[in-house]
Amino acid sequence: MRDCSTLVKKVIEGDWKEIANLTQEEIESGTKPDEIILQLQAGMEAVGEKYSSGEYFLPDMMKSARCMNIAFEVLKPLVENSSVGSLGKVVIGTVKADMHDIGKNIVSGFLKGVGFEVIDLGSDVSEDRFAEEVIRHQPDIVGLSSLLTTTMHEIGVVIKKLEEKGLRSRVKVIAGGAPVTEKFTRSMGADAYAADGGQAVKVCKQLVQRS
Ligand code: B12
Repeated sequence: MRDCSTLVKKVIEGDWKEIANLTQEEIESGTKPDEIILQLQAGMEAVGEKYSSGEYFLPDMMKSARCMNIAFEVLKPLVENSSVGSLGKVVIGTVKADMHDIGKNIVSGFLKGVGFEVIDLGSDVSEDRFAEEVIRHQPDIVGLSSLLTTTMHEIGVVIKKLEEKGLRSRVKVIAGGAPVTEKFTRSMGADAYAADGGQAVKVCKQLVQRS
């Protein structure tokens, strides 16, 4: 894997001015978009660690988030370039009380890129809204993102709501996000877990083949 360290360093520092150009340079030098994203994701983990240790404060995390968004805007056309909706439909969102949406946006982009139709509900999405949108769109898959240990349990809350409304057997549920693990996902009653956009594509393809 080619090293995108200059770009990653700027993202960690929250220095947004050169991000678009540096991302473009990485693409032009032949680094694959998914490799760039994985390295940026590791950079954002470093930002999180700096926040945990007290070196960074909320505005620092916000600056890095802005950088990440700028980089993804440049990468998005390369990721989302495929036939719409041929593989199936995915309703995706970040769970209630959780505003983190960068990872969810990336997963949406990857899924669109291979041909899923993606209905992105945004962040801070309640279990009732997920159920309503499943009724409205009749998706094959529901994708749930959670980035906070305080919101992870919402994955189970959404699944319970789908059960209550008689919708659970109609959809497969996949979940992810930094604190979420395969084991936790299963314990919440989800069908699958994926650690990043690339894995999400593989797993979602398997889920639609099985259904
Ligand atoms: C950027 C960031 C923010 C930004 C978010 C901006 C935005 N629009 O998303 C801002 C500054 C707003 C923010 C706010 C807060 N944050 Co914050 N944040 C982060 C940070 C640094 C990076 C997250 C990120 O974007 N990563 C990059 C993306 C690409 O990676 P990702 O999200 O993990 O997504 C990938 C995978 O997880 C997976 N995936 C993600 N979703 C899904 C969904 C599905 C279906 C699938 C299959 C896969 C999948 O695929 C993605 C792509 O590869 C993390 C640190 C970390 N380790 O994640 C802290 C972190 C999550 N935040 C944290 C905290 C504490 C907060 C605040 C509570 C701070 C505060 N005091 O207000 C608030 C909470 C606000 C709220 N209610 O949601 C803590 C959480 C700790 C905990 N125990 O839960 C972390 C871990 C930092 C830390 N180490 O302390 N944050």
